[in-house]
Amino acid sequence: MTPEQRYLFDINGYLHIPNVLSDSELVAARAAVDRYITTPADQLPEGFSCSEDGKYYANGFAFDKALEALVVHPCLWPIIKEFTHDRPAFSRGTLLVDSHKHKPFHLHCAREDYGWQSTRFDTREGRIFCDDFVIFPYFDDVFPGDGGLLVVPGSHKATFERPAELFNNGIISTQEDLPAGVTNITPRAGDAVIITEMLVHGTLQWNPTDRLRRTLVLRYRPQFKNQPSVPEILQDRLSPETKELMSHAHYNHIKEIVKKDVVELT
Ligand SMILES: O=C(O)CCC(=O)C(=O)O
Repeated sequence: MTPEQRYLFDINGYLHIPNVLSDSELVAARAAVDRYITTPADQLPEGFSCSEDGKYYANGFAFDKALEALVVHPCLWPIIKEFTHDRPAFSRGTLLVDSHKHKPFHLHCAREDYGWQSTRFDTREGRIFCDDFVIFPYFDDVFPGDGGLLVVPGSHKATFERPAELFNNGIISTQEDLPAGVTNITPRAGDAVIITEMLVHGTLQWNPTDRLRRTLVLRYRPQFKNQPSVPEILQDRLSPETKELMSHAHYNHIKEIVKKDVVELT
C-alpha cells in the first residue's frame, strides 16, 4: 500500500484505484461475466444462480479463474494484507449487475445497520486496520451522470448518529438530487474501488439503457472473524490459495499465502 493510498483511505474511508486490471485481465474477466449472465438459469453449474430481480449473481468470483484471480490481484494484495494486519480472510464474492431497471440503494453502513460494535476502523504501527471491507473491481465504464456508487467521504470516522432527515433521508435517486457531502464515484472499466463497511454508501439510479454497471463485490475480514459463506459444492472449483484465504484461523496463525508478495492461483 503506498503512502498516498494510505493517506486517502484514512481520510476518506474509500479508495479509487485506476487501472488495476491489465487489458488482457479485463478482456478475460468481461468474457467470464458475459458467460455467467447469459447462461440460462437451468444450465448454470450448481452453486451459481441469479436473484429474482436480476441484480445479484451468486458466487460470481468462483465462476471462472479470470474472476477468482481478482480476489488476490497483485495491486490489491498488499492492501488486503495491511487492512487485516496480515491475518486476511475472504468471505464471499457476488457479481453485481446494475441496470436502469434496478432501484437505487439507500445510504447505509455497517455501523448504522448493526451497531458501532459490529465493525472497526483503526490505525496502528503505521498501518490501517479494517475488520470488514469490500473491493469492487469494475468491468464497465461509469461516466459522470450515469449514476452508480455513492459515498459520504470521511463518514467511516463518524462519532455521531447521521440525522435521519440528512441527505434526503438517505434516498438519493438522481444526480440532480445529490446533496453536498455525498460523492458519486465514477470508475472506468479495469479500476477498483475499496470501501470500509463503516463508510456510509449507497447508489444512484443507473441511467444508461444501453450499458450495464458490472462489478464483483469481494468481501474481506480478518481470519479470526471470518465466517466463510461459499457453499461446499464450489470448493472443488477453487484454487488452494483461495481456499486458504477463505479459511477461518486463530489470531496468531500466519497463513502461507501471507508470506507471498504476489499470489498466483494454482
Ligand atoms: O451497488 C453498489 O455499487 C454498492 C452495493 C452496496 O452498497 C452493498 O453491497 O452494500
